[in-house]
Order: sequence, then C-alpha cells, then structure tokens
Amino acid sequence: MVRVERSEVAIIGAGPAGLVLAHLLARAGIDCVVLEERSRNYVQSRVRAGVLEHPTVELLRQLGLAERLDREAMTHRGIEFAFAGQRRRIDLEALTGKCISVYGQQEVVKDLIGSWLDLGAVLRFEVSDVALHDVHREHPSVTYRHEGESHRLEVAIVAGCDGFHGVSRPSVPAGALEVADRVYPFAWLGILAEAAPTNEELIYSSHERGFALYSMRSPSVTRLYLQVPADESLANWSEARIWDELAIRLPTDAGFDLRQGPIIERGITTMRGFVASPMRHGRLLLAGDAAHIVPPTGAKGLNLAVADVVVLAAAVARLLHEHDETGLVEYSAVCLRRVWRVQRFSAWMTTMLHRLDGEDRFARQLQLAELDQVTTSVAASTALAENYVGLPFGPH
Ligand code: FAS
Ligand code: PHB
Repeated sequence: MVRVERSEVAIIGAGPAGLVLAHLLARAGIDCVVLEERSRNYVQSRVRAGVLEHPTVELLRQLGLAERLDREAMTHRGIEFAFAGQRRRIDLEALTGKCISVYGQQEVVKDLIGSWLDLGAVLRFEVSDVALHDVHREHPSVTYRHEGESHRLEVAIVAGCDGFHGVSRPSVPAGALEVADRVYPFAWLGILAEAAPTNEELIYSSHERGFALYSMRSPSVTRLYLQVPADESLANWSEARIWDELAIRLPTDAGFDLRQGPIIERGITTMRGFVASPMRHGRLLLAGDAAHIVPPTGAKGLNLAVADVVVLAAAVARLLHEHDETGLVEYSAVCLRRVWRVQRFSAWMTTMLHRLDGEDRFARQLQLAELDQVTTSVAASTALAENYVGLPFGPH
C-alpha cells in the first residue's frame, strides 16, 4: 500500500540549501515537504563549513533565523595571509564595509531544523529509496520509504538539494547535463581542536612545504587545515605530526602562537571544482552541492548553496502565485553566473596558496608576487575582499 501525499514543493535534502529554501518558501506561503536520508543527529553533528558571508547572515536575520548566530558567532573584520616569513592583513570591513561571521555549518543546520520543526512543518528524517518521477511534466512526484511505509509525494516542483552524492542530479537523463570538473592533486586534512584561538582572525598561510589554514569555531575551539596529497590517509598523521607540521607552516616565527589541544574531530576533504549545467530540468531544480562543488579555499560552498535557493524560491513563487514560468526559465542562467564567479575566486585562491609537486622556482615566485600584490595594492585587495565577504544575491 502506498500512502499518497500532496504538497507544492518536495525538497530533497536537509542541508543548508534545503533548509534555507524551506524557510524562504514558507515565508512566501508555499507548502513544502523536506526529505532527509540521514538522522537528525547525524546532519546536526556533521562538521563542514565555518565561514558565513555577509549576504548569508543578512538573509538568516531577515528570516528570523539568526538569534543564536548573533549571540554566538564570531564577527571577523579582516583575514590574514602569511608567506615568505611575514603576515599581512586584509581589512575586509575597511575595503567593503562588510564582515564575515565564523559559525559552524552544523550550528546553522541545527538552528534551521529547530525553527522548521517549531513551525510544525514537515521534515522527514531517515527516508530511503528516494526516487524522482515525471520531472518533465507539470506534476512530478517523489516516491520514498519512511518508517516502514511507502509514500508518493505529488508536487509541482522538486528541489534537488541533496548534495554531491544525492539522487537528484543522477535523475537527470544522461546527456542532458554538461559537466565541468577539476580535481586538484591535493586535499585538506582538517582538525577541530579543543584549544582557545590565539589569533582573532583566520590566517591563510602559503609555506614552501604547503598550505595551512588557521580558523576557529568558538572561544574554545580552533579549526585547522593542512594541505596533503590527494590520496593521503589519515592513518599517516599522528597528533604529534599534525601539530608539528602546523607549527612549521603557520607563521609561528612571526609572532603567531599555535596553541595545541585535544583533537576532537579530523577528516580529509578532497579539493574539487565541479559544475553541472543546466541546473533546471523541467520541474526539477538543482541547488547547492547537488549542482556544484567549490574547493573550500574561498569558504564558499555553503554560501553558494544559499545564493542558489534565494533565486530558486523567487522562481517558484512566481510560478505558483503568478503562473509565470519566467523564473524557472531564467533560474539556471542566473545561478550559473554567480556559480562561475565563485568558482573563479575559489580556483584563484586555491592556485595562489597551494604548492604543486615539482613546481619550479619561477612558479613559486609568481605565487609570492601574487600574494605581495593582493596584500599591498588597494585595488587587488578590494577585489579579494569583495569576493570574500560575498557577492550580492540575485541577478547582478
Ligand atoms: P549538503 O551536502 O550539505 O546537504 C545535502 C543533504 O542531502 C545532506 O543532509 C544529505 O544527507 C541529504 N541527502 C543526500 N542524498 C539524499 C537522498 N537520496 N534523499 C534524501 N536526502 C539526501 N564549504 C565551505 O564553505 N567551507 C568548508 O570548510 C567546507 N568544508 C567541507 C568539508 C566536507 C567534508 C564537505 C563534504 C564539504 C565541505 N564544504 C565546505 C562544502 C559544504 O559546506 C557544502 O558546500 C554545503 O554543505 C552545501 O550545502 P547543500 O547543498 O545543502 O548540501
Ligand atoms: C573553516 O573554518 O572551516 C574554513 C574557513 C575558511 C575557509 C575554509 C574553511 O576558506
């Protein structure tokens, strides 16, 4: 027996894209159901991004979802670059009038899930066998299993917010998607440490031995990353080796104090730039990591997912309230313009800061010249700052 349900929008995935979209649609009076394959505990504890752009924070505030963020997030007015034995700061606020907020992705997800459930809205965890049907017709549907029952959810729109390994993108007929893909020959080994931050802002460090990033999550937890080979295994990195390498690559000779502490989480993140286009297929709209991946160097992944769903929600509201498909038709092009500007910035930051095996002296000098230029020229540092704090939402 299949339980048939009806709504206006099926949102596949309860990550930042799906959860922000749900709130945007609810604010527009549009009925939606969120389907998530993992448990609530799992999605709320998954450690990922840490930097929220200015437009992302402003949107969460407009949606009334930033109360805890405004209490607990760390506001950063600048970022530092370390290279060739020196530290240089880029004053984001002076150059753009905007700041970034450091607040873990899992905290955003926790706040959004709590708000969604407090609204009494539908979010089903631990669903399985999710499948999309008739996305090229006006009445697509999603079948899935939940708590031992089979369901068919009949909707007007399916929002594929199910991340890079989700079911939505593969539901697009072969040949209908164009993929642009760049896999970098290195990865990031990331740790969370119970150690109070000793620097107020992030430090991006380009060292002869490789890139390192000093970040944080709270007044008692630091977040650190090391560039490692793409196929590196965590087993090769003892706590001692991690701290030793961080002490070498971070500017400890230039007054930075690396405080150690128990490592409470560790993982290796691949470095990849990926874009699948178009992002719309009939009544299926892809958003966030379901459509694109950026290397985390620019701190963009989560923020780009939010930017997509701002466009998606407006397109769906125009369709359902005005019976006007213009937003759907323009959805992919509007999102992809920003996606590629963010891919460019993320690729540029990645290339500028990471070392490639076998890289010759000339290439290293070009990197150092780029870092010197971007931390001394007002024009160059303004361009970096504008991208780092976040490009405005919507069509530019
Ligand atoms: P998400 O992947 O966050 O969410 C998709 C959701 O869909 C998940 O909850 C998943 O369980 C669910 N799902 C998948 N398949 C499903 C199905 N068949 N049915 C139902 N639900 C399904 N970005 C940064 O900016 N900075 C970082 O430092 C950073 N670090 C990262 C580290 C790691 C290990 C990873 C994987 C990503 C990192 N990212 C980082 C990028 C990350 O933050 C993403 O950009 C962000 O999560 C994108 O959000 P969503 O598009 O919502 O996708
Ligand atoms: C993080 O704190 O997780 C972080 C910060 C900046 C980045 C990437 C990740 O560019």
